Amino acid sequence: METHSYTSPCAEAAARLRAASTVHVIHHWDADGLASAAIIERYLRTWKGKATYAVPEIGGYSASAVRPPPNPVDELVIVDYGIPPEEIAKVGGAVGKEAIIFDHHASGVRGEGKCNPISYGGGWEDWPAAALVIAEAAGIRPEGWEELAALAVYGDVGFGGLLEKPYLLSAAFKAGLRAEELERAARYVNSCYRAVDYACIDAAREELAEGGVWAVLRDGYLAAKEAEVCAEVERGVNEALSSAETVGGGLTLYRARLRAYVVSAVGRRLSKNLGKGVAVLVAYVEPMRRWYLYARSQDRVIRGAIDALRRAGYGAGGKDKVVSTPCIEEGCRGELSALIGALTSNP
Ligand SMILES: [Mn+2]
Repeated sequence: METHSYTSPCAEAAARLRAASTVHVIHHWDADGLASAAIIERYLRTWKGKATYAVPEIGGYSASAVRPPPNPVDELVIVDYGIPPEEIAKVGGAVGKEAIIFDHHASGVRGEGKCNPISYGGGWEDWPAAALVIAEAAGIRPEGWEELAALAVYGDVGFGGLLEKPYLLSAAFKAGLRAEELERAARYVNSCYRAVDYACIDAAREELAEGGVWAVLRDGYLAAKEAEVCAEVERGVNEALSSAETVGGGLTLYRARLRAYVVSAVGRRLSKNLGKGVAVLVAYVEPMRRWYLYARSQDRVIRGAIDALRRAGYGAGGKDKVVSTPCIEEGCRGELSALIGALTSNP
């Protein structure tokens, strides 16, 4: 069995971090990515390592979304960013380094310094966050890592994931963090990427590294950012509702131009508001200059549309009652006709 063969790559990843004087960390923009980066920052400080940080272009999942570090570094680290092996190789190639990886996505990335238990057959339930991979698989456990990992798990899989990791839950409770605080902290730090605000992401990561989850909860700037994103969801829902158009087969089409990356939040609200049938949202996200297609139903399994979109050459993801994809075409024209075709021909 190779179930445990992640131990050597993970140990090597940690050893290389300890030995490095300069490190560039590229991390995912969500709560898990931020908490993971904060754990690495605390660890490097104990070893006198100096790090710079960046996130990929928000919404992008390829080597071209990643910019090389501003200065040469001893090590390049990629965290919680599940792009495939060939894309990881491209990022490393541009920097002239074999990247160290900490991840829990099914990316297929393996090898020395590539710490991802899922790539070695590990289960999702055991590795609900990249922060846990860093702490448990690589043994990187600086002071206060538990509450950061608790935030990461909460952010990726919600409170249920924490119930599977009782020692994280009790560490969080000891720090005065209940579900309510973790939920609010995850919302605050995630409002940075939703606002497509890179400076906010830097601020959130620094707060987590310096003062932990409570520093985030006390941060007025993050609270204001969250309120701003919330207001944009509200505005986006209203704009979409005023464009509602019935397209047959129980589908209702909405359009909106959004000033934040809140496509799924707006789509979820539209679906609830619609009740029966399928809410289909075509949204242009202004700060990202990208089109998105999002469909959601309360009562109908629409998973078939994911396969139909893929067969038509579009990448799509989702669940039983959710389908979403960034669009290649302006206005999501091709994507939309593939989706409507799939959902009206085969109800
Ligand atoms: Mn994650």
